[in-house]
Amino acid sequence: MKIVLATSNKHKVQEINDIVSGSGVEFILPPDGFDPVENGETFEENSKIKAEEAWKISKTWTLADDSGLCIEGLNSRPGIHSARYAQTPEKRIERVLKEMEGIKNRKAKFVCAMTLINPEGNVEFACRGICEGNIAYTPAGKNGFGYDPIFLVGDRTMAELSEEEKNKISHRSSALHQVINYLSKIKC
Ligand code: ITT
Repeated sequence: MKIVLATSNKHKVQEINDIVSGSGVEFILPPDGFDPVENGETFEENSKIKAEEAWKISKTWTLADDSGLCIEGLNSRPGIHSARYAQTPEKRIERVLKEMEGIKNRKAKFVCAMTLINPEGNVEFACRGICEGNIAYTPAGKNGFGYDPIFLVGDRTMAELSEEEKNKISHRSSALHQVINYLSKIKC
């Protein structure tokens, strides 16, 4: 079964297909013209906006992932603004580390909200996955993307984990397993 993944982040498509490999589900990029206005106030709202936008141009099963980093000591920032916190991934990390200066509570979590839309255009399933960790004092590691180099799980950053290791514990894989489980129950 092919499902349109409502994203323009190619890394996400690859990560998600790695997680579901062997399940019989394959995610593909949306057709040209996918340009959602992510103006929701929660991960859930933005994920629904993206899934509906992808459905409008594909009229088939679509899944959206809206994700981000919530840091306790920064009142949950960058949160839904994670992708736009600064112009480049390096600058976003720099900004977070600067804002964390002098803050002892380094607790943080990656959040991923997913919305699955059926070919009729209705929300079929929605869920959330979480991965808890801490913000490092300096970036480390070259794998993954986004904030992975400063997100510590145990004594390594997410960017120091192999893809396989990240996919076992990530917010995205937790949400995705709920989606795959749902699809296997309705056997479509
Ligand atoms: P789409 O909206 O097109 O899916 P995006 O990258 O903008 O692509 P999001 O709106 O979901 O995706 O924003 C998520 C941002 O949060 C993303 O750009 C990263 O900076 C960060 N993020 C999400 N998941 C992450 C992960 O697994 N590792 C590191 N950073 C992550």
